[in-house]
Amino acid sequence: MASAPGHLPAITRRTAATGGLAAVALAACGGSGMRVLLSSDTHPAGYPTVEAVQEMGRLLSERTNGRLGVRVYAGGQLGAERDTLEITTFGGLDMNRVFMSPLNAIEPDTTIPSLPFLFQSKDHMRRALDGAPGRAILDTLEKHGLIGLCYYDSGERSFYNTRKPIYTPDDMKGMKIRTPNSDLSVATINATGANATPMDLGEVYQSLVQGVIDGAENNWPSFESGRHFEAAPYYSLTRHVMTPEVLLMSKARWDRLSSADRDIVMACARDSVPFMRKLWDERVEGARTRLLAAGVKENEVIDRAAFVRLMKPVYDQFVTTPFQKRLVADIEAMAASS
Ligand code: GTR
Repeated sequence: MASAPGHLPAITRRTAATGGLAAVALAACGGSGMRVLLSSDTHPAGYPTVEAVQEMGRLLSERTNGRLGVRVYAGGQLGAERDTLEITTFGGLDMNRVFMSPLNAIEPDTTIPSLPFLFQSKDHMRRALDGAPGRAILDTLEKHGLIGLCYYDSGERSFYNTRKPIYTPDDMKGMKIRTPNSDLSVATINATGANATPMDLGEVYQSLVQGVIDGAENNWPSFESGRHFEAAPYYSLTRHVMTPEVLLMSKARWDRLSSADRDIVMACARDSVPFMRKLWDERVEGARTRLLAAGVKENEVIDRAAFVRLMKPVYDQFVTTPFQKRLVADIEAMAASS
């Protein structure tokens, strides 16, 4: 895999095995004797996910009297999410903050929080992920060599494109829309009538500029930080999905921690969540305000229910096992107090 100019070379299983990780690993043994856990993030420094993992590391070093800490490699320096995930599963990286979608290929049960129109509100999403359904989904990752530490917010995703406002599913017809690399995301976008084009986030800006795709879908902060709005100024509020972010630890690393340290790591991750959510809410508001001022054209869709109706086959395809059906039912039942 090619690395972007000015970035560290992406780590592959091969380079990791042949010592390509040596420089990074060296950096992991801080001179002070602190054991530094290395973590990857596709987002740039200052993005709420990056800040949250740094906060988690601050708490960790405070609560272990400096024995353990975290260093975040931000901005996709270590590679795209699906590549760094593979490295994390075999222990080449200690921690990783990824979007939930790239996990779908590893564990089908992780598709559940990405089902379209599942969460009725931000509070509903937070309640379900903080509660038993969220924990049950994270626990499915252990058999794949990953420990799910916590979820972070990624907000509502809506469509943006280079051509026109989207009001109804008819407007989606013929549009080439980038999706994250996940069969569920592809099926969701295709069900709207558009043509899904899966690709890594880092390729979206160029693809919009060159007309390889007509649009994509994401939250306001990613729409801003990837500068996608420069090429695709029409942002249409479908709010079709609230896929979360997740913070993972390699099980290989986790197994080498004492049980007391595991409890501390888990508690620090949990305690970084309210910190992240506060930054996130501010960032969503800030990004939206800045982008509207920069000329982005936002619109409400006319018939959101029409989009919802089109998703029935997506549920039929992806919610198949008794476990998945129970998760969906439990999550839907938690919408009541939204
Ligand atoms: C963002 C998310 C990223 C990334 C991305 C995507 O909102 O924070 O981790 O995976 O979406 O669309 O690929």
